[in-house]
Amino acid sequence: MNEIPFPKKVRIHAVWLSDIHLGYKDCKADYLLNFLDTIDTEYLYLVGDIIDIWSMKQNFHWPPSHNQVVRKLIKMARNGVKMVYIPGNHDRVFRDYCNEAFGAIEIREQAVHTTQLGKRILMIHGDEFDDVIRFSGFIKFIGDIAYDLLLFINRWNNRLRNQFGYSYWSLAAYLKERVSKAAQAIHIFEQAALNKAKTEGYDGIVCGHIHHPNFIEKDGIVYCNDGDWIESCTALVEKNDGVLEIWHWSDRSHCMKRLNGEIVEHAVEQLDWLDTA
Ligand SMILES: [Mn+2]
Repeated sequence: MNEIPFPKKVRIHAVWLSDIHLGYKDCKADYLLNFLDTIDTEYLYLVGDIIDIWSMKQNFHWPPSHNQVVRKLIKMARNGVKMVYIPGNHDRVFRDYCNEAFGAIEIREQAVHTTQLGKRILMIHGDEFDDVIRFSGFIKFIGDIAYDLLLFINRWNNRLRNQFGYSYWSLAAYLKERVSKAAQAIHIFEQAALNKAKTEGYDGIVCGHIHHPNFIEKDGIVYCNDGDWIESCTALVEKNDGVLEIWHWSDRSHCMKRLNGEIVEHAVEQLDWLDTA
């Protein structure tokens, strides 16, 4: 951890986490543990790809910090945090247990959260939109692995470009095409999610899956993506006043919230609403 721990406990209404990928080597479990120690929440939604069963089948990796995350979540649920686990594609084996409970943690294929402002928000992992993307003509890949790879290339391309500049990168042309496809895939995903929320009569939708934290508001319907804990280290939170924000825990100067219809960046430390528990 490069940053000092957050100094206080923050009381919030709800938290959404997804794409933690416990069992995968790049999971940022230390940041997540710090985040979980900081929050005091009524609801915690796990929106899929929490445990990366896929990755563990290839290469078993389970360091103490990953175990600590599981223990911490179980403890929170036992202490009264209302917790729902919506399995994703990397932990789809748990879909066999939908509508059952692991201790105090409920397993659901999808769930609905009502915010403090009375908004009904549908929650799904989002891999059901892979077909929409695949059949859209932009992506010829087949299977989740190729799709994950595409998004991975997108993220690393940005990182390498920031570090070395455009000219250094000899695969620029190849990646440029891939990146534009990734951007299109993200856009299609977001529109499909908004469309689903609208068609099914919800005020909003929360997804994970694409490791791309974002807020969109279209025709009065909100799309939120809570990001991931491999690179972004982001959580979606609902404050006690019903406002939704995305917190970047590895870079707390770049949090996102909606303000007067615009998405603005802000630093989490500078918020005046922080309520010490
Ligand atoms: Mn996924």
